[in-house]
Amino acid sequence: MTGQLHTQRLLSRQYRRVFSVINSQIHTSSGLAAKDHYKFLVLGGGTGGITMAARMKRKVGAQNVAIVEPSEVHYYQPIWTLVGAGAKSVASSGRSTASVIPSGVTWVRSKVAEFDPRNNVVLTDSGKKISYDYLIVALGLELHYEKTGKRSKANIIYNTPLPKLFGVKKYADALWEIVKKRDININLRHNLIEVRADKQEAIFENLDKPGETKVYKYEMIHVTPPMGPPAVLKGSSLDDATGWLDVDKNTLQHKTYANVFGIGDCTNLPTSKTAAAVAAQSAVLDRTVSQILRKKTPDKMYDGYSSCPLVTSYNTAILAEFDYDGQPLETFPVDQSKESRVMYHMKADFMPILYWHGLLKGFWGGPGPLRTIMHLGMK
Ligand code: UQ1
Repeated sequence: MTGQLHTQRLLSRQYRRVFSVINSQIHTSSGLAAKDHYKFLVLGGGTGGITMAARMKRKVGAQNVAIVEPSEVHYYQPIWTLVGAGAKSVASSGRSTASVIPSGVTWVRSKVAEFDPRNNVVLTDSGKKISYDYLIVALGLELHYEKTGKRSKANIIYNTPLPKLFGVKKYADALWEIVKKRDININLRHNLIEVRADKQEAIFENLDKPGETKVYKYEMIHVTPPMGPPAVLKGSSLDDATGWLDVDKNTLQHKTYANVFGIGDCTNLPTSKTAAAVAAQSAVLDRTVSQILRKKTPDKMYDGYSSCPLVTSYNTAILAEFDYDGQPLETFPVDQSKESRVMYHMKADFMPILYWHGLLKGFWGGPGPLRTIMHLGMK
């Protein structure tokens, strides 16, 4: 159940934007010309609300039915158990609300603010009064994570084989402050070697004392698996001794084959592998390839730029940006190691747009030029 609720929260945040785009493309204008009185007023566009609106439409005609629902997305929640298990995609669980509102039924895109049943009126948060002959309340339920009193009893443990909480000291220091405040237990140099799922036990080896193991009982465990190069690269004529594509760390040209280039996770570029790193690499590689085509020497150098928005709550994030030397390389003229709401929105709302419409279209080559402007040419 908890996993399901958690998924719900993630989904509604993550997919609201995508579906609102779909929605704006297909929604008819029925909601725009909303009257003030309906024979049937349905509150809520979830399963109950939509179902009843469809039935009432059959009874009294679509023009006599309205649904009050603020959400742009309607989720088929029963599938979320499978989404959580990885058997279904999250996208498959949502449809735009517009597409599930029975055709001709008015969609009032607002939240219910107040009931006035004596006068047969409902008030919306936009200040609209809607009167009715019959009211069908199908408002669902709310999730109250903050009321359960469970957090103080939960022991949250973060075990990592790394010797640090984060590779770049500036951001590691900021994260240490946060984990102290949140009462999260960190164990460095702890390497997961076994999970006994039947007993809900995870076995970690202390990397500073090889052979010494400790059993951690868990109720929920999240495991990040080890990662490696694609099998096709490993042992091929293009890899290095560790199996990754062997490229020059500045020009991204293959070290042996001058007509081979690399970008992204498969390379042996010694930086953190992120989409932001790919963005910066793409601009460099673009230039490298142009130079090679002109029979010139590559002249644009990749500095190892990578970036990692560290989400610290549902409305804050720390935007870590750094280079090959682990030195902060921040785009904005503020201290990015501070938790920030703006950075959260950048991660949650702006980055997907930049990704789909900028990076994937070949227009976004990382924030280098923006950084220069922001720092008045000083960085
Ligand atoms: C970025 O360029 C990028 O790729 C599009 C990301 O991945 C989705 C990021 O998370 C970040 C932070 C960047 C860097 C962009 C700016 C504006 C700092």
